[in-house]
Amino acid sequence: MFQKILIANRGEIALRIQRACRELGIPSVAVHSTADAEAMHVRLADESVCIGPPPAKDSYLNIPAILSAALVTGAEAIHPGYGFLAENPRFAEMVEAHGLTFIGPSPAHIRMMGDKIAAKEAMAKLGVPLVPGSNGAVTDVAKARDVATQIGYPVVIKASAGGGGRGMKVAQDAGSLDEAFSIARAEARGAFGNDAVYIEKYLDHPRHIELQVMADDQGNVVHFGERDCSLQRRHQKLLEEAGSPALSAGARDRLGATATAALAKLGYRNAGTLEFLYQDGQFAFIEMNTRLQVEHPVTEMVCGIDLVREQIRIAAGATLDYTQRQISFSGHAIECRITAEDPATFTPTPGRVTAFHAPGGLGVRVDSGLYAGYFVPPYYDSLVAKLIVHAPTRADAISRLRRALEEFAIVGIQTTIPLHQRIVDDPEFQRGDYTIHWLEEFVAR
Ligand code: MV4
Repeated sequence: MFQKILIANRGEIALRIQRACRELGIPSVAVHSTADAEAMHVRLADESVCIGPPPAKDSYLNIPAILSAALVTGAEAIHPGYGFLAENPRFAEMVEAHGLTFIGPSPAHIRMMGDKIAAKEAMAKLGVPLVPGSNGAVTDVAKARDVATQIGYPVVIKASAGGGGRGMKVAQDAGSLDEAFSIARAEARGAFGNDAVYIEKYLDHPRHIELQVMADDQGNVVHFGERDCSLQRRHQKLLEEAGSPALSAGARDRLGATATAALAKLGYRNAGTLEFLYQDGQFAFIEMNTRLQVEHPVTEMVCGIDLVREQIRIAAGATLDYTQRQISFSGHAIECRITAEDPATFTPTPGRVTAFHAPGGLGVRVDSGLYAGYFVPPYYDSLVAKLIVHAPTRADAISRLRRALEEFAIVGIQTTIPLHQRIVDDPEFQRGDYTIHWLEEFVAR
């Protein structure tokens, strides 16, 4: 096992990883920008290194500074968390080139999944269902028209280097295709320096369901079930659930079997998430994320398994601690992403937290670096706390969530807690009756 791990991240996820290290008996190194000197992940660290000024490009994205911090402190492995350098294949390569272990997939797999066309091609070959669309890149408008006519309108044009909703254009009919195609290519070139685009049938009322997987170096691959992440606004998730209100246990098992078989053939390693659109009883793979995700706690709660601990063990060469048969799903979990934002306009609200009280009690988990007196800096993502509840049924989880939101006190800055309270009280949400469009409509009404 590793003697020491560097955590290349900040905020609640840095704390989350620190906790897993501590339970494994592994000292960890925190890194921080000058803006984060007073952050909880630094205060609770075994050891910490300042890696640069506030802008992320000079600190949390500063590869030489992070590698130096690891070498100077004698860390043997780096956990990237999510965001920042987590899906940068060159960073993973550089970590390895310096004799350190990257706690995550191989650089080759990170690169493959970052190229959405390559990812889809690989999954299709391995029998994972896709949305009907172009097989590979579409390089001219004549081909685009052919593909669209073949699959039928509406269609969506996506950037191969995009993902997470960046670089997507919908064409409702043949009349709008040419323009959508050229805009999509130009935007892709501008945003990613790569104008490769592909075309898919546009699904107009899907749910976003993702599957958590984990693989070790011995060829074992398991899944930890699905999360329903349909409640998003402008591609920012607000609330996630495990399991999906729309999925039966049988459908989960079938999806899991297909996905784990595919990843075993691919030789994938460590944690990953397959993203699907689910509409009219059909799954269609769209992207794969090669990192630990923000919403991993809902999976941990229903499985009773520490996913970060498994990531670290696997990276050290250990065999997965669980076979698929040992993974069972108990009850229902819901996570609210609480951000430092105006709950009506979503304008970020950095500032001083003057009082802080986190909810507690049975089935309540709060992952947060907040404390009374902490100043939320303006430089980074506005996520300040994740409230996760777990209960035997979805209805019980909703009651518990309502109670916990009521109990939560964050004073001094505005947060999205009032918005979460409105969602939890909504009858459609309570019925689990929502698609990816539900939240945009809800916040507008
Ligand atoms: C789609 C789609 C409909 N049809 N693809 C947006 C994020 C990126 N991961 C994929 N996205 C979508 N791809 C086809 N063929 C609709 C979306 C989409 C979406 C997906 C998941 C969650 C929220 C979303 C909000 C708008 C659009």
